[in-house]
Order: sequence, then structure tokens, then C-alpha cells
Amino acid sequence: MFETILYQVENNVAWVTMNRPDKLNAFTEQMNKEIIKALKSAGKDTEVRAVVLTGKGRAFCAGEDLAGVNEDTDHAEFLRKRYNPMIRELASLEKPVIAAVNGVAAGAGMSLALASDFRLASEKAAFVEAFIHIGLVPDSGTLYYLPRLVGHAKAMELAVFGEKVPAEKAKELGLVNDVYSEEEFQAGVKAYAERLAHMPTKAIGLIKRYLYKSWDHDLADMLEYEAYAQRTAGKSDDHREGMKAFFDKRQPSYSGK
Ligand code: T3D
Repeated sequence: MFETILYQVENNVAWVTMNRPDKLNAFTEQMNKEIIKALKSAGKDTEVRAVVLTGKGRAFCAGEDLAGVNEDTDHAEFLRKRYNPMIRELASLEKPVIAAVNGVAAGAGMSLALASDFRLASEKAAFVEAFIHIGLVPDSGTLYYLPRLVGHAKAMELAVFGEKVPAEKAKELGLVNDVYSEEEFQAGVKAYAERLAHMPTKAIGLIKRYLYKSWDHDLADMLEYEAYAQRTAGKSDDHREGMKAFFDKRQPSYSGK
């Protein structure tokens, strides 16, 4: 079904593994398309309640495969056709997405991680806003996500100097949620993803949707959105189960419905 990625569903988690290890999982047009297809498929599949994006081999993703860029490249069209749809798909997927950053994440590879809802890093991971080193500007959502994650001043510094940020430093900056030793990384990501996959999926989807809205709406709008979201969540099976479990004094068992 896929040639540049691996796709596997296990214990309600869809694992999307970028699979061009000899090219540090650099993006090709086909890979952009396959990631979009995988995200759509995870969105439609009711069995899937969390998604993990990761890379095969020593890198997470080195951004665009520069072998495909030349003087005739229309960079705007490149982004509109290939990268922007991928980032939009990720942002609109109402299920939690974890970037499991196993190694270096550079250029649009870093953008993919920034657009994910959670970032877990191996101690071997590093983040590089590589664009400036080839005279380009950060793209694929980085100019949107980066200042929101680390603040304007730090975003400016990272984007302009493009220095490699090791995993522990990324944690200090608020770029990643957790860092694991190399040995514990796989098991740590699996446990994190499966925990998310057994939580109230609809409520998580609503949290994601309305946190995005909060970035360009005022308090009055957000209070109204919260009322709408709460009505929707309040009608879910998982709300019923959570209430019942509370009064039964037991752990809830959520179905994601
Ligand atoms: O129109 C548009 O272009 C818009 C779209 C833009 C999206 C973008 O992502 S632009 C940014 C593209 N990415 C980069 O500029 C990153 C370039 N790579 C690097 O900076 C470094 O390779 C890394 C920081 C990612 C890793 O460094 P390191 O020291 O671990 O590995 P290395 O030795 O530099 O690379 C290993 C090999 O992978 C090497 O090939 P070789 O010498 O073994 O044959 C290197 O050329 C290759 N490689 C790394 N990144 C890319 C790549 N080949 C093609 N494309 C890459 N992006």
C-alpha cells in the first residue's frame, strides 16, 4: 500500500514510520502524499485513537530531499501542493498525534514535529531549523508553531541561526514534552501513545480543535465555543462512563465513543 512509509495499527495506535533511512527520511512528493493518506486513514478508522509519527534508522526526517530542488523549483507551488496539505491534515485530525523524534529533525522534518500535538524525543534527537543554511525561510507551519511553542525571541534565534538543538535543550525550551534514553525510547513512546489511545478520544479531539481556535478568537468567542464543545462531549459514551466510574469508585474504561 505504501512505499516510502510504514503504516501499522496496534492497540488502537496507528504507527506512521517514515521509511527512507538511507536519505535520513528526507521528504519526496510521494512521501508527502503517503503521509497525508496515512493520516486520512487514521482519521477514518474508528479503531485508531492515537497516531505516532516516527522515522526509520538514525533520523526522524531531514526535511525536503534536496536532490529534488533546483533553480526551476517554484517554491510557493512546492509548498502549496505538497507540504501545506500535509500540515493541514495533521492539524485537522481530531485524534492525538505524537511525533516520536528518534533522531535529527531538520527543515520541514522539524515542522512536521512542531505541528504534532506531542513531541517525545530520544536522547539522540536534535532539532535544526535548517532552512537558513540554504537561504530559505522556515515553512510547513514553522513560522506559526515555533513562536507559540518557544516565544517570539527564541523562535527568531532558532530560525535565524539554525543551530542544532539537542533533545535536552529542546525540553528546556518547551519544544518537547519528554526525553527518553535510547534504550527506553521505543517502550516510552508506546506507553505514552497507548495511554492516549485509551482516553476519551472525542474530548481530546474537541480540546485540539478549540485550542487551535483560541489562537485567533477572543474570550467571548471562546466561552461560547467551550459551551458548544462541552455539550458535544457531554453527550459522549465516554462522559457517561467517566461519571459512572467516578461514583462506582473504579477506573473508567473508555471506548472512544
Ligand atoms: O521549495 C522548497 O524547497 C520548499 C521546501 C522546503 C522544505 C525543507 O525542508 S527545506 C530544508 C531541507 N533540509 C535541509 O536543508 C537539511 C539538510 N541536512 C542537514 O542539514 C544535515 O544533513 C542534518 C542536520 C539533517 C543531519 O546532519 P548529519 O551530520 O547527521 O548527517 P549528514 O552527514 O549531513 O547527512 C548524511 C547524508 O544524508 C549525506 O549524504 P552522504 O554524504 O552520506 O551521501 C547528506 O547529504 C544526506 N542528506 C541529509 N539531508 C538531506 C540529505 N540528502 C538530501 N536531502 C536532505 N535534506
